[in-house]
Amino acid sequence: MHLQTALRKYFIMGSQNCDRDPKQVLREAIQAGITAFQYREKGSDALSGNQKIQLGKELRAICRQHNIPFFINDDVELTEVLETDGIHVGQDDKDAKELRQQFPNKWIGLSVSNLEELHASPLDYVDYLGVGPIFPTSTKEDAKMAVGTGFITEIKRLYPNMPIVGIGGINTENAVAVMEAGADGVSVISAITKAPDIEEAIAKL
Ligand code: TZP
Ligand code: MG
Repeated sequence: MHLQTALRKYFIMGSQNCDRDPKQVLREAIQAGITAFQYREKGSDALSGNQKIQLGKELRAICRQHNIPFFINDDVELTEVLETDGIHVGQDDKDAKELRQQFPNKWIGLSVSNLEELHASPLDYVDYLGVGPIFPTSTKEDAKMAVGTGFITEIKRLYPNMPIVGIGGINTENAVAVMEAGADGVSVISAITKAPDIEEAIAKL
């Protein structure tokens, strides 16, 4: 699958985001039309060790079955164990240049929250940027300041060929503004995991 196509409706989730079986949430999200998935087991309630690996294997298998690109958040070991399509890292995680040497054929995504980070980032070694938080969010415990959709437009002006996905506080109401600002897609957690109707939510994103 082409990366820009994969980014359009990019679902991020870990067990800590689900009130029910994460496998079932992922299956429903795939049925409803997500275009990529990122396994992000993070925060105080997150699984670790063998439990994280086990759930990762199960979610990876579901994505493989349905040809949905599978990314892992910030975990080099699981990138290999799960044979992921890509890895997403933050500014404080493993350096993208080193990741590129280790994984020449995987998609590498990098989070960018402001211009300072953008200019300090090894953009030559990444395949896409996760830009945000666009809007305020309570899903990420240590989220930085919301930047608004204008930051997407600014990055596209500076780097027209860099694929961008917006993240943070994106929902069925405001997703259109993120796309209109120039993003290739929206990445969401709670807009799907907390949706009363997953099918309706994903249709509107
Ligand atoms: N990175 C920046 S904001 C965020 C992450 C992982 C959380 C996004 O969650 P939600 O529920 O879509 O706001
Ligand atoms: Mg990180």
